[in-house]
Amino acid sequence: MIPLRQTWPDELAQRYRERGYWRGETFPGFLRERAAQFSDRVAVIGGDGASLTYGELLAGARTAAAGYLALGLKPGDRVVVQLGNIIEFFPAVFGLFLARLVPVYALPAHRLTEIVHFAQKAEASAYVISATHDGFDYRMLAREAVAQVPAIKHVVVIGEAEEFVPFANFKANDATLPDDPSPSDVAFLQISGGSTGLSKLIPRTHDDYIYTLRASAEICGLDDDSVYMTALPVAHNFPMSSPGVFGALYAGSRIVMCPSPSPETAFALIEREKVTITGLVPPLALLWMQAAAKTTHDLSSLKVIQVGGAKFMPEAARRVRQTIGCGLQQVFGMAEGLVNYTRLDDPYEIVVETQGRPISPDDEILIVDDRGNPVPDGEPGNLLTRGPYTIRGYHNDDSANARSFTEDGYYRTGDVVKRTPEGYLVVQGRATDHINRAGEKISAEEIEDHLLAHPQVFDAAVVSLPDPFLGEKSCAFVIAQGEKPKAAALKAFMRTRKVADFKVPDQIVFVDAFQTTAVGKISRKELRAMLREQFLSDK
Ligand code: J2J
Repeated sequence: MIPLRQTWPDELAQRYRERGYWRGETFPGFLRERAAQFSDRVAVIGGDGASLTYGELLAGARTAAAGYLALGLKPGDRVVVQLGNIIEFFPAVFGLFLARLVPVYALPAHRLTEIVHFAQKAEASAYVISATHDGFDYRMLAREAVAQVPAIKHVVVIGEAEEFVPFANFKANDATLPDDPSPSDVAFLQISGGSTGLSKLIPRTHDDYIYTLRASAEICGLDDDSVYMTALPVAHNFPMSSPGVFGALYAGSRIVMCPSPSPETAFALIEREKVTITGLVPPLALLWMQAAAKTTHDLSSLKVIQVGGAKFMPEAARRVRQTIGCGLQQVFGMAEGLVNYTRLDDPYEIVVETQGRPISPDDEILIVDDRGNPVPDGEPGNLLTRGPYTIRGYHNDDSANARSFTEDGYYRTGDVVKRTPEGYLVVQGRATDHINRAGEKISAEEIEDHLLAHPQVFDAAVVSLPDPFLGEKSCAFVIAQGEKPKAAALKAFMRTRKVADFKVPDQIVFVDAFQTTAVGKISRKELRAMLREQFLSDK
């Protein structure tokens, strides 16, 4: 197996420890501490009202850990986890941590193509799923995944397991659990937004991630009276860590697992559980603001709504206070590390106009032109960053590492930003060709590749188009080969490719040819930009 590692240069690692960012904490360690402090307090409650106290969560995680090890899994093995917003997420994942197994977080929307990719890249030997979620049967997906990746030896199912291993049957036993990991060990693999090709795997260490949890919880004002609700899929880095469910656990808060982000479901839970903080992507924030005007639910417990994952337009940001009646916090983060927040006591103009400033005084921010030279403050440029919780490399992906990191260890975010005199970042756009569809990142390349597999497609270029609700939608420009296929048929074809549904192009436009320059050849990037401009100016 390719070893998991994430390392920073020695002198920086030393500095991060000296400054108290890395405190030698680990996931098993902090869970045990909270369970000792808050044993009988509710840690997490589900949409159906089922709950776990901190003590029960630790006990459940120990049972799960014993169960995983009894299957024959060995410390260091990787396990793809694909669960919805259910309370079992916590014993299932903390069980992995206690057994020193390494979760790989997939999202509920992922389908065979993505799961096979994660399992192969991570060399996973197990897969943890819910039996069904949101009308989809994950056991069917598991059957196909195991057929393609026989290295997946165990499928553990929360709910009716059929031929697989029922999570509920795990028994506590006397087997001793392994020693705690080292804080510099990789705790899990998070997945990237996938700006080129399929998502990459992001190894995060206990020390670096727990620093973001602790700092985020403080910045977001979480304490043991807070109630944090996740309406976004819990495995996404934003609701996981900014401050997310893990930041909430770190702070001893209560977590509410909202099974759907629809205003009807979410508002009822906010009222029932007296939720104080939650995080949304911009299109959901728009939906909630609209629904709040008509709701009979009491939302007065909400102190702050965080919005991030994609650009929240200032005009929309200005409406949060009068519609929902709570504060706003903008969050601009990435699973690779860097997270920026507007602060709760920031002047209103900063909160609505900017995407915040970094968590750490040691987050290094460079804003550079295309040749790598710093631009003057206030000018837009490419954002590069390194710091105490930004990775230095992806797992098992040399070519992505060569592309995505500078020689001196800066991560090329692909985002174009400018910095205000106060040090806040304003996202202007991005340099890479992915589509940010309501916070879901879609790689143009990946979709083009699927479309090219269709016999009636000669060539395809996928671009983002502005959309008033989603922010961006995907549009595929297609040159047909022989008889022109129907747009609906191409969309149906994309679904047969077994990819997450959000990757199916929203719009398909047939063109006779792609323009080429005098030299006869242009880059895909230029081609996409030209098609997009042409299309928008023709409208
Ligand atoms: C504009 N673009 C944004 C914002 C992310 C917290 C919050 C979000 C993520 C996330 C995260 C944006 N305005 N407010 O991991 O911990 C775009 C940028 C960025 C990319 C990262 C977190 N917030 N983005 O969205 O890894 O393009 O993480 O580089 O999914 O989302 O995507 P992802």
